[in-house]
Amino acid sequence: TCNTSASGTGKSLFSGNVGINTAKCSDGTYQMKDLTRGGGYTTDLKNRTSGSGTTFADADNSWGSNTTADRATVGADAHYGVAETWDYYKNVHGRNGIANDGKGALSRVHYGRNYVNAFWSDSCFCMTFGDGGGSYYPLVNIDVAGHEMSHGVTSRSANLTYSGESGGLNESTSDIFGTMVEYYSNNANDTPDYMIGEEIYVNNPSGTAALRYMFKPSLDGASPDCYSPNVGSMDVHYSSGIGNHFFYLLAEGATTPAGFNVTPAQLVCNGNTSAGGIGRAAAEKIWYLALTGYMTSNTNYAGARTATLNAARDLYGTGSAQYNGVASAWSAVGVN
Ligand code: ASN
Ligand code: ZN
Ligand code: CA
Repeated sequence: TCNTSASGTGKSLFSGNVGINTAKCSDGTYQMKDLTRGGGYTTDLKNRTSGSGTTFADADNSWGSNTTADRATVGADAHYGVAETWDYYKNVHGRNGIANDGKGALSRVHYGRNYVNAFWSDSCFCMTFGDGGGSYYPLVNIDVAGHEMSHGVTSRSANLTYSGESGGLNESTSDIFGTMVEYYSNNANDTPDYMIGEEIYVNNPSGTAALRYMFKPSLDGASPDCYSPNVGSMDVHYSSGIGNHFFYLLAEGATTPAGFNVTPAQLVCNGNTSAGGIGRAAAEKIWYLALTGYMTSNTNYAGARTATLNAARDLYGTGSAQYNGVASAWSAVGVN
């Protein structure tokens, strides 16, 4: 049995050497199981694509070697990212785990071969992370871990249907909270930003390569910056651009991130460069309350505007700067 909480060291790929919570077993060895966060545990799928995998085990409670040569390295990244995400939900939103029931989830790493993706599954209540390959590192960095775990939170709250506009909102929710976890974790190895997955690029000298760009979604070559009715027929990872763009403007206003040559006017759809700008702390609370209190499985972008206005009203009052910021940020992405 492994039921004594222990503090180990994760020699991660992306986050340096980090503290991770593990379990000490009666034979003196350790397992990568977090007894301080509902027993969430991390396993090695050993390149298989099914099953629960083998829980990482170790003799000295020091995990990985900061390189992928050691299979436990990316296990440490995932275990750490999930712990940071757990703490983010607990400390910022008062949510106790994915289902708000205190129960940790399974995280599986080393899924398949050359798999350049990661995903949440409702059926196993688990996260799965691929190893990347070629130009991509393993997909276990902090915003990806936060993204996938947040799919679990969405599933256990608004349960936004994963297609059409509600699917875009589902994806947005994961990008929003993945990014807020990146800010929350405040790791010295990862300057936070509003890009998704920037760390998985082997070649990223300018730091501007990413899977998605919340401040200007079209930089990915496929996502829309501004709402139109056809966003509902796009892949949910593109229609998410509207919600991501709204959230960026809400939190930061029309400010250009370092390293990009985009004018404030190019960051909005309606010329209003003073839209939003209420700060991350208020923006994340508004989105969370909208998700858990107002959105339902078929909420669309018009419904998301109403849900976030309701949340801003509850939290800050009608006519508050935060309430007005929600209204102006939605209008600035074309959701009126
Ligand atoms: N990484 C993707 C996501 O979490 C996997 C998918 O397409 N569902 O959105
Ligand atoms: Zn997703
Ligand atoms: Ca990021």
